[in-house]
Amino acid sequence: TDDRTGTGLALFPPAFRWGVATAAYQIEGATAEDGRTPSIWDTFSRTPGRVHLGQTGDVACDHYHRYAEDVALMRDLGVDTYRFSISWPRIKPDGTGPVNPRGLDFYDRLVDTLLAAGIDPMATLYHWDLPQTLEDGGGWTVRDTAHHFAAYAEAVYDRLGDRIRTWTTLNEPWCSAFLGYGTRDQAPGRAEPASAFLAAHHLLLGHGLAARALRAAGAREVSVTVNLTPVSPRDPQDRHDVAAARLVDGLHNRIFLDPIVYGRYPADMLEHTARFTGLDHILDGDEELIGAPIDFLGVNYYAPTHVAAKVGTPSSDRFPGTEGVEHPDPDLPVTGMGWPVEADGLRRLLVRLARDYPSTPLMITENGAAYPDSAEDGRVADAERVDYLRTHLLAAHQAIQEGVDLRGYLAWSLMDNFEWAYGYDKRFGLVHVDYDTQTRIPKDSALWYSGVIGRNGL
Ligand code: PNW
Repeated sequence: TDDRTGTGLALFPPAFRWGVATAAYQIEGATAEDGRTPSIWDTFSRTPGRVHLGQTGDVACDHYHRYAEDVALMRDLGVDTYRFSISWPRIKPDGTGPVNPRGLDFYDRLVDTLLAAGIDPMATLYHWDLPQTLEDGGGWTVRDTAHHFAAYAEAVYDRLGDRIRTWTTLNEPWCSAFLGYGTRDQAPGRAEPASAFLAAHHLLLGHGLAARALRAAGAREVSVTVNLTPVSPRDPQDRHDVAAARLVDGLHNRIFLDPIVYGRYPADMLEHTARFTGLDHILDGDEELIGAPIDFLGVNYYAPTHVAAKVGTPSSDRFPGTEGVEHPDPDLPVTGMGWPVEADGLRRLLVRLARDYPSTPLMITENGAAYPDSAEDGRVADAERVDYLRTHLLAAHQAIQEGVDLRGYLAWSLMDNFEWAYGYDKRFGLVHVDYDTQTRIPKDSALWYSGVIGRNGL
């Protein structure tokens, strides 16, 4: 086929974007500098028992001070795109109200440094660091937060819109809503299923309002990133297993995808939501707002999901209302997170998205794996990560061959960083970070990935 040269290379389309991703709280540190106020992650990480060894993002990778060195690492990798996030409490210390110019100055410097290195900056406006003052007023369970988010998005655009082409409103609203408000796994650490559904709606509304505001202000590319997983029934012939898979697919994927792409919640998900919250929080016109046009959908993929029906199984906290659904061990190899590895899950997911949401171009905005790497004599031999990336890139390539409009691939992550509730224990980076010295060492996977980028294929 066209993509294969005589050398047997799986080549990607000529305009395919190659990059790496990070998030503000995971790398920046400097949590009390230049007028930044606490976010829900500062509060959460200081709450005993929430984060591994009580670790926090106070210093993290010290990227706030070392961003120039980090941009140089990216230039050496050869990436054309860098996905980073902007810290809301740096920009609006009260969550709402006046902007803090010193907070914007940091991203101004970062963006100029990226552009000078020939790297396209792609900004995510919300990667989980809600200003604590807004959480004190109810956080994402209240409607006002969506409006505050849109106002914050506009303020960032005012300052950086002349240089940032690609904007992403939210990162992974499923995690914010269900892990933040439903299970206590993430900030703000509430375990209230009803709140999780309220949060999901207000996050989506915030996305729609912000997308509309960005577009009106002149943004060239607007997107949102969701974490998706293909959900497979243990026995595709068993109608109970199939129904279980459809429910979990609804709660993980469709409850976000349908309103974003079509401006309409799936009927079964409205019914499911109503069991917890009623539907009074969904006002006339909300779904249409959520369906604001996007230029592409960001997809974060890490692992597949396998489910089966089993009478008497209690609901999992992550998917409220899934009594009778079990999550059998899929018997696959796992990463350092314990997450199953199945590259074909990525192909299946992309093909399904192209089938069910055909007019929406896709970009993989995160994919990667944590393994317990260590540096020896200036080298990090991370063969497992290379294998993970290689098999997933081949799966993405296969999906393109099957007709999927996939625009790019961004590896998670540029460097080891604060892995949320796991602290610094889990290493997802292409670049190793020594947290005592802040020394960065590109791992074998970084060298391998830069070869892939250079050849536009593997
Ligand atoms: C994503 N889950 O988080 C985030 O966008 C990143 O900030 C994070 O570092 C990366 O993936 C690796 O974890 C997720 O439990 C966290 O299903 C948890 C889940 C999914 C994604």
